[in-house]
Amino acid sequence: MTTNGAGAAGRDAEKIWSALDGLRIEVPSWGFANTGTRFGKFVQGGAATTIEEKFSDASQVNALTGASPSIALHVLWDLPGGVKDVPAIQALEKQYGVRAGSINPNLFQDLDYKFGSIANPSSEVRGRALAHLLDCVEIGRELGSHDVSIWIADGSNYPGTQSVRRRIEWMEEVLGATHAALGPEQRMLVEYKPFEPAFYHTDIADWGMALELARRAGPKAKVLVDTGHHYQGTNIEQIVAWLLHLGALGGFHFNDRKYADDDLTLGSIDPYQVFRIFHEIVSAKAEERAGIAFMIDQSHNLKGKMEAMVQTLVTAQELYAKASLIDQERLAELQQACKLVEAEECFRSAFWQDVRPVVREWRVARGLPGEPLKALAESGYVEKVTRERASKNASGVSSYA
Ligand code: AFD
Ligand code: MN
Ligand code: MN
Repeated sequence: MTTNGAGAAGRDAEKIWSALDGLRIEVPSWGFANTGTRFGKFVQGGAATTIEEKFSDASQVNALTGASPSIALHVLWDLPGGVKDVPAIQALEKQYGVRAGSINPNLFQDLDYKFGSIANPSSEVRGRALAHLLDCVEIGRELGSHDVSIWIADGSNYPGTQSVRRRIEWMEEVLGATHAALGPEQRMLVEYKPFEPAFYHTDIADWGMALELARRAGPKAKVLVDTGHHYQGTNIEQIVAWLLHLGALGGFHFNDRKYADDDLTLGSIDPYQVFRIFHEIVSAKAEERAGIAFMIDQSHNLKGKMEAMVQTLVTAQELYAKASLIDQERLAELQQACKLVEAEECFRSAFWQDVRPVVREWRVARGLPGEPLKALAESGYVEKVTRERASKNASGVSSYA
């Protein structure tokens, strides 16, 4: 079927083609590297072990999907030398045709951060966290990347051991100073997460806290919604609608979860939730949608790194294509008239549509493989990098040292 097919089918194809032409999702450098559970790493022979290998993998994913031209960087892991490593990153951008994307500070691995980073009672430790954030702002400015995407693992394990309110003040101070250092094109994204194992309180636990901290930091601070960072049953698309309404939605970290922050591949557990989130995006005004960063934040323990990343992008494209089919005008009329079942059927009939044939047509028309996962398997890329990297990835399980 081509886009000039008559009638509804043709119109649907046009909606899908234009939706996919505009869909860009950033891949995480850490999604290509060996990660694991709290108890150990299940090392994969083909996993990336250097920033160059991560760029190579990201480039391959983009060549297969046409949807991921940028890679999120984790500063300590990808730029261990800080801003001095920027020229090396720029060389990799040119070599692999993938842009450096969001800059992710690391405020959770340093031993100093045992009692918190930006919310630590020690002004010295908070100063060290701020210095790292300012380094990240400088790296972002040098690389021409827009977003410094901040996630902190701060909190306490037992009631009475910390002052929640003093920690709020300390976070406001550090985030305000970070915001003041942002360049004209830069933003800071404040990510929330309800808990870490053993936590009694998490300093940025929900969208309200992140929103208020972003608001007090300044106009270039927005909220980052990580889809895995919500309690069971949370209506995430309602949070997205509120943040869009407030002009405070900076972007997403996409993944899926069954129980908690599982970092599973997008849509593997609840594709209908992703569709409902995408509905809030596609039904927003163009100016509200502009600048919302779509990013993947997944670490694949059992699936192959490359297959999981390609599968995630393919799933995102298909669910976004489905959401683009919703007849927004008709839906608004039915909602206004409270014609409940008709409204629901108008909404979810788009979800039931099998968009894969049209998405495949779009891929071929854009010079992409019609079946990206199949093309990955046939390319021999995973086998090739596994051979090249095997020596660096001792197979089996290595415990976190
Ligand atoms: C972990 C955190 C959070 C953060 C990501 C990258 O839960 O989602 O965005 O690491 O730092 O997944
Ligand atoms: Mn995240
Ligand atoms: Mn997470």
